[in-house]
Amino acid sequence: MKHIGKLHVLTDTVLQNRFSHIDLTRMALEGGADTIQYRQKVGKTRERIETALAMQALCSEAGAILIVNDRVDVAIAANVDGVHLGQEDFPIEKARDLLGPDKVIGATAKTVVQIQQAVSEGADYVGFGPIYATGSKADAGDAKGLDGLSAMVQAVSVPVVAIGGIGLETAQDVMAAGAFGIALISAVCCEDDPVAATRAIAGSIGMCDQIVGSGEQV
Ligand code: TZP
Ligand code: MG
Repeated sequence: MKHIGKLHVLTDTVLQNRFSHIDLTRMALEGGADTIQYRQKVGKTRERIETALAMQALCSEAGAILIVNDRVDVAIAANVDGVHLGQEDFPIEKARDLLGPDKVIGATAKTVVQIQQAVSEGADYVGFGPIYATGSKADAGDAKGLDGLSAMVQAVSVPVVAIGGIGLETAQDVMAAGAFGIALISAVCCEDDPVAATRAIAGSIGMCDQIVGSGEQV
């Protein structure tokens, strides 16, 4: 049975270098994240596979999901739970063929048409944003705001995971606007204490340690 999580922490070693992807995975899981996304834009493929294997082991132990950003080859080699693909990444249809029906595929989409297309090609959820201004992705585009998010959620039937500039102060508002879940980079990775930061945000959207890994079924 496929699960889509509500609190996605995207690991990042560019905005900060105190913690590795594996450190961040451990800390986010301890804080109550139910989904970790391994987001690494550069580096050696072999090292990525090793890192993904270690991250998947941690996620499986915690009952959480590991998603690999961009790299279907790494996802297959490490047999992780899923991938997240943007509009210019590996085509979703081909990813679905290679990954099979049971893996999770998330797709970044900015319009209803893109979302419908992604779903028809096999995406299980869509990432939508940026909701607020973000310094974590140079080409993220204009902030869509809570109104943009609500309009998108109403127009589609697939789970929408909101991203971009979301933190402790805004997580609840984003969920109230209809997001199925939220995805975060800096609000966890760049905080002094990523465990506490994750825990506070998880609490603010009504998650607690006991429900880690019990994401909604779709
Ligand atoms: N896609 C849209 S905005 C964004 C991505 C990957 C960056 C989110 O980072 P932050 O730090 O949570 O704003
Ligand atoms: Mg991508």
